[in-house]
Amino acid sequence: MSLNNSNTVSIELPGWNQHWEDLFVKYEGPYLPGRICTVQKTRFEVIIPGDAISVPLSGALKSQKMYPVVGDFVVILNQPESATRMIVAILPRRTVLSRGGAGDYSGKQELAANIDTVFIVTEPGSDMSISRLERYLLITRSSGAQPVIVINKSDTCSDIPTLVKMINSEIRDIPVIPVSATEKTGLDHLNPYFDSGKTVIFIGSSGVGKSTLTNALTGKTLQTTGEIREDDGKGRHTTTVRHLLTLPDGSSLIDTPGLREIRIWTAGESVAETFDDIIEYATRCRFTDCSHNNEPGCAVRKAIEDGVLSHDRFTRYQKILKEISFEREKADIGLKRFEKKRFREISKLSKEITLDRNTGKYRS
Ligand SMILES: Nc1nc2c(ncn2[C@@H]2O[C@H](COP(=O)(O)OP(=O)(O)OP(=O)(O)O)[C@@H](O)[C@H]2O)c(=O)[nH]1
Ligand SMILES: [Mg+2]
Ligand SMILES: [Zn+2]
Repeated sequence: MSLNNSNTVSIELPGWNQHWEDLFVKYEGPYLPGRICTVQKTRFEVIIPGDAISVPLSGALKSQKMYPVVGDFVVILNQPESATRMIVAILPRRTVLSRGGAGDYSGKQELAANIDTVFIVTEPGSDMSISRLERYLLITRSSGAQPVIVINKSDTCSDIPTLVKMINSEIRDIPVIPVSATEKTGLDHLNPYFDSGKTVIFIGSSGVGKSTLTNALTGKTLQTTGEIREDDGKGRHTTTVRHLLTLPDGSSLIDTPGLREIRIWTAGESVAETFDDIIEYATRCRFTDCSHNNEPGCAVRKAIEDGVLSHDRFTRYQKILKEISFEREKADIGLKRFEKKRFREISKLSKEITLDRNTGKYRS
C-alpha cells in the first residue's frame, strides 16, 4: 500500500503509478485508493487493491456536486469497525472526456477520466461520416487523450484502402486502423495502445461493434453485443453503462454505450488543430476579421476556388463554429437573449481562433 525501499509502487490497481502514489500519500489513516469501474445510480463499483467493491459517495462530495466518473482514481474512507466505506475524494484527473468538450458550461457531461487513448469507432456502412468523426475528434482533443480512428467491420467493405485514403485526406495526422472484430483481423495494430498501465476507451455510434471489439481484445465474452435491426440498419443500444475492464497485461479498456448526440462546446485549440488548414489560409485574408463570405482578398475563398480546400470541409468548419457559439450562448445568457447575440458571438469566435503571425502557434 505504500512505497517500498526501491521506490517502486506496490499498489495493485490498473493504471496506478508513481504519479497517483504521490497524490495519495497525503491521505494518512484508514484510507484506500481505488479506481472507478462502473457508475450506478447511487453507488460506485470500485477496484481496490485485490478486490472490487460497491461504495457510496460521501455527503461532502455530493453537496459539492463532485461525482466520480469511470476511470477516476478515488480515495475511500475504510472503517470496517463502524461499517463505513465511502468515497471521500477524487484524485485530480489527468484527462477528462466530456460530451460537450472542455470549458465550464452547464450541462456538460463528463464521460470518463484518466484516458490515454480514445478509439473513435466507426464502420464502412451508414455510420461513416467525416463530420461525425470530426466531432468525436474535437471532444477527444479537448480531453487531453490521444485519438485513433478505428474502422470496424472491414470484412463488410470490398475496398478498405480507398476508404482509409478518403479519411486520411479529410482528417490528417490521425492514425486510421481498419479491423474486423468478428474476423479478428487488424487487431494487432491496436496493441501498441494497450501498454501496461494504459487506459483506452471505445466511443462511437451504437452498433458499430465497440463491445464486440472489447470481447475480441479481452478474449472473453464480457460484454453483451447486439444484432443490428434489419429494417433500418440502426443499432439499438446494447451497452447501457460505461464499464472499465482490466486486461491481464495491466492495461484497462472502457466500453461505452453509443452516443446519440455529441454537442460541441469546446473551442480554441481543438478546433484549430482539427481545421488547421483553414485557420492557416485565414491568416492570409486581407481583413483580420474576414468572415470568408464575400470580402475582397479572402484567402479562404481563394483556396476553395483553387480547389486546394474542399467546400464541404469549409462548410463543416462553419457549422461547428455556429454550433459552439449556439451552445455557449445558451449556457451563458439563457434562451431569451441569445438569438440576438448569436451572430456577434460567431464572428468573435472565429477571431479568437487564429494563428499568431509571429509565433506560428494557435491562439484561442
Ligand atoms: N460483419 C461484422 N459485424 C460485426 C463486427 N463487429 C461487430 N459486428 C456486429 O455488429 C453488431 C453490433 O455490435 P456491438 O458490439 O453490440 O455494437 P456496440 O458498438 O457495442 O453497440 P452499443 O452497445 O449499442 O453502443 C453485432 O451484431 C455484432 O455481431 C465486425 O467486425 N464485422
Ligand atoms: Mg456495446
Ligand atoms: Zn477570408
